[in-house]
Order: sequence, then structure tokens, then C-alpha cells
Amino acid sequence: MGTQFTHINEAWAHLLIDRLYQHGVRDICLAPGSRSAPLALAAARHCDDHPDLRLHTHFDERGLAFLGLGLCKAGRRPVALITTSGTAVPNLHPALVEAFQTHHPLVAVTADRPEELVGCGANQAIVQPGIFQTHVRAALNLPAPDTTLSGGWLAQQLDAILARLQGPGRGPVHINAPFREPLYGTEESLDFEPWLSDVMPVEPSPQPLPGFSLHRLREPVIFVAGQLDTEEAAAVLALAEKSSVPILADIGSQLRLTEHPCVLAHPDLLLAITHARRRLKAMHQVIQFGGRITSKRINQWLAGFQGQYWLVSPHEDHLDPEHHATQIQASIPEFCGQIQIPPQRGLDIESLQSQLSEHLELALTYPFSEPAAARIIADTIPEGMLLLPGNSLSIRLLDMVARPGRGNRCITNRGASGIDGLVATAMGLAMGHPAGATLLIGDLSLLHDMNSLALAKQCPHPLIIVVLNNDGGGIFNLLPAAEQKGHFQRLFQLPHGLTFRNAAALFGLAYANPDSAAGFEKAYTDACRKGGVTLIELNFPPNQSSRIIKGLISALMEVRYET
Ligand SMILES: Cc1ncc(C[n+]2csc(CCOP(=O)(O)OP(=O)(O)O)c2C)c(N)n1
Repeated sequence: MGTQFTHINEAWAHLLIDRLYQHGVRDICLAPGSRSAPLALAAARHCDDHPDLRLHTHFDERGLAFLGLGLCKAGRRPVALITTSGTAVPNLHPALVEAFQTHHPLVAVTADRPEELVGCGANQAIVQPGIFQTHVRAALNLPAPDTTLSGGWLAQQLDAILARLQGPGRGPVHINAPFREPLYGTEESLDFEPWLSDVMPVEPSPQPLPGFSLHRLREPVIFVAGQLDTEEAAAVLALAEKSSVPILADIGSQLRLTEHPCVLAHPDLLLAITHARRRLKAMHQVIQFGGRITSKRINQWLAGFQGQYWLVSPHEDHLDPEHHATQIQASIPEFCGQIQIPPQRGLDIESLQSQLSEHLELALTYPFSEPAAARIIADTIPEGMLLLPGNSLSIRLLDMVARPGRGNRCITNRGASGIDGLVATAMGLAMGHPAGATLLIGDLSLLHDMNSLALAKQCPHPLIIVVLNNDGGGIFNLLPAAEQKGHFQRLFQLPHGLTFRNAAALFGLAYANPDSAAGFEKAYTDACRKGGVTLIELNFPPNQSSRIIKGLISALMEVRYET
């Protein structure tokens, strides 16, 4: 970092950006504004000096923050968000909530007016310190830049908060940074070497996890895999393989799409089979890795589980909604490296599994449906491409119907399960991952985040957005909401009659609107091959998928062991 600056504001902003870089930030997401000009200009200059630092811009702060979340998930490193003052700031909140719930390190750097301009009618001035309160791991409210506070002091303040980007308690943090004018620098530059002379290098601050001790393991053992990252999933799979332990894998576990003898196919549907649940009654020990299980039937099964139930997670937060697991705070790879599990006997449910497959094939054959589209994506997604299912039917359908395959990383926003920000998250995933991403999303969720389609211009890698347009919230057809006659459409489903062809045209996206399984498969594989951002719209009757799912579940309930 240089030492020549025109003003303390500039030197202050440069030191702040440099500290972000030194704490591992390689992506900065920035929305325009004047109060944030010192930060924006410092970020741009830092990018010129550091080719591995990328700057992304967007006019909409809500989408910007989800873009940051996607980049953070794709690159598995901290991402900074820079905004101006005023309502730009609370627009970051939804993505910070999501990041908080799942320990993703976002740094919100919000420019602010100095304190003498807050609470006195000055333009674009709101109370910003502490605005994210319960949804950041730490917050720092800086004073306006001042030469009486040395560079060393500023660096120390920043290091203390940025340390929260690592370790088991990691997650989003908020730095509120007021600036007085001038905001754009002045003519003459000064040497700030004396001001910077007490800045110390960044020291690593390892945060070890507490040790763990275990009660005696009971047998037989089954694993449940919740939301895991790739290394955690690999450690769980290696342990399962060593001792032949079956795994009930969530769609966000990085194992659900993996073909492996230990990974049970279609676990959500398997647990609809009465005889399969009876078979699982023989289990005396569950070890669950990670939390936030999507499948309602896995959750129900866990709620009724009578044996010894351990839940292993590196974080402190409780992840057991039924409050009956013994939660063990440990690094999942370390735990898997230490625990000894004697070889387990198989579950002996092959005949149930093969009948499940037959029923599923039948349900997916005709007519072309939302579950059939989810299956086609799982079957044909290119190797290495990321998959982001939206938070309504999309994730549940994929979880039900996806055939185990090449083990593509499936990334979810299941911290708060919002239907917001999914397009921006997918843009972030695709921008941060050369093999690109596929987003499977409902129509209301796409409408919610349409602005983020404007990010397509900045996306250098393939992104395929498949919208399941069932004219409103199709998921409510599976809930008691559907029985609220006379209220269902107006209060829950919200049919809108909109289609997306013109939205694709507005944002300059490639567009396809196939109406058959073969047509969709072709459009999808073509889009993956071609690159760029493609919107594929699939139109379905509003309650078609709920009818298919209900029919499939009742058929599965009758499945018996074949003699
Ligand atoms: C931000 C937010 N608002 C509301 C909800 C509640 N919600 C869950 S699913 C859903 C409907 C989503 O509809 P759509 O995206 O069309 O998907 P579909 O149900 O048809 O699969 C709503 C409103 C939510 N999860 N997040």
C-alpha cells in the first residue's frame, strides 16, 4: 500500500481496504453512492494494484449482498460489501441474516454521515450503528477519519473485528464508516508515512475448537448428513465407507447427488415407505453431521428416534429443533478421524429401494412436470457445475427425485430459507466458479429478485436459470393453506398470470420455453454448452406437482418387502 494521499479520508479508506485484503477478501461488491466515494475509489485503486482482487458493482444493495453471499459460497472466502449511507444499508439485511445463520463471512462496510449530521434532518442520514444487531457476529462503529487517531489504531480496530471472519464463531460483520467532506480527494498529495508508521502486520489468530469426549457408541449406527461443505462431506463419506455405515443425506450435504453404496438414494421418499421406517427402528445410534435438514420425513424420523442421537457441528449454535440430540462441537473432519465404528451390517432394503425407483419412474414419465424437470437437471448437469435449488418446491423436488450421480456441489440458502436473493446468489456462484451454475427457481422467487438479472452482463461463466412457472406459490398446494377455500389464491398462492419472455429480453438473456421433457433436456444441455446466462421458462398447471407428489407418496406407503 502506498503512502501518498490527498486527505486523511483517502488514507483511512485505503488502510481499511488493505486490511480487508490482508484478511482474505478477494471480492468486493459495491453499490454507488457519494458518502462511500472514499471507499469506492480506494477499492478501485486497490484492484489496480492487486490483480487477484475483483470489484463487482450493482445498483441494488439487496441483490448486491446476495451476490456477495454467492461469491463467498463459491470461493469459500470472505467477501466485502460496500454501500453508501441511508436505506442502502438496511437493504443488506436479508443476505446478512442468511449469512449469519450459516456462518458465511461477509463484511458489510457502510459509509455514514459523521455524528453531527445524524438526527438533525441532514439528507440520507439514518441511525446506522448497530442496525444489524442480532444478525452479525460483531460490529464496529468507527469515528470519522481523524489524524489524531493513528493508522496503527485503525488497523487494530479492524483486525479485531475481521478476526471474526475465521474460526467456529465466524460469520458476517458490520463496519460502519462515517466520512466528513471532502469525499473525492483534493489536488495536492501528502505523505502519510508518519500516520501509517505504527501499522502492524496482520497476525493469524487461530481459534481452536474445544476438545470433545464421547459416551459409548451404540450399534447399529446410521449417519444423517445435514448442510456440509465439501471437506466435511468427504470426511463423513470416508468414515461411512470404512465401516459400511448407511447415510441419510440432505440435498445440501454434498452427498445426496453422490453415487456410493453407503449413500441411500432418495432418502425423503424412502422414509415414506412404512416398511423402511420399520427397518430403521433397528438403529440404536444416529450420528448427524451438520444441521438444517430439508426433508420433512427425515426430520420426522429424527424427532421420533428413540436411540442415542449425536449431532456434530463445528459451530456453537443449536441445530436440533426437537431438543433431544446431544450436540458435539467439533471439527467434522477431526471427529471423523478420531471415532472408531465397528463394521456395520447392511440395512437389507434393496427390494424396497428398487420398488421405490419403479414408482418414481412411473410418476415422472407422463405428463412432463416440475419433478420431471428437476430429475432432468440432476441427470444432465455438467460435471463440476454448481447447483442452487430455490427455497420452495424446487429444493424439495430435487431432494425427492434426483438420482445419485456425479456428486455436483449443491449449494443452498437454507439458513433462513428465504425466497429472496436467489438470482443474485446464483450470479455470485457463477461469477466465482468457472464451471458455472444452474439455478432451479419458482416464479414468485424469480419475480422477487428480478433486478438481479441485470448482473448477467458481469457474469463470465455459464448460468442457467430454470424457472418452474406454476403461476404463484405452488408449495402452498401441499400445505393446509390449500384447504382454506375462498382464501387460498388471494392469501397464499398469489397467481399473477405473468410469463418471463419479456424479462429475458429486457435484461438481454438467452431464453427458451420448451414444453416437453425432450425439449427441456435439449434446451438445458444447449444452454450449458453455450455459456452465458440463459433463462429457461417451464410452464405448468398450478397444482400438477402437488398431485404427482401426493400420488407417489400414497403409492410408496403401500410398498412391502418382496418375497
Ligand atoms: C422472503 C420470503 N418471503 C416469504 C416466504 C414464504 N414462502 C415460502 S415458499 C413461498 C412461495 C414461493 O413461490 P414460488 O417461488 O413460485 O415457488 P413454488 O412454491 O411454486 O415452488 C413463499 C411466499 C419466504 N420463504 N421467504
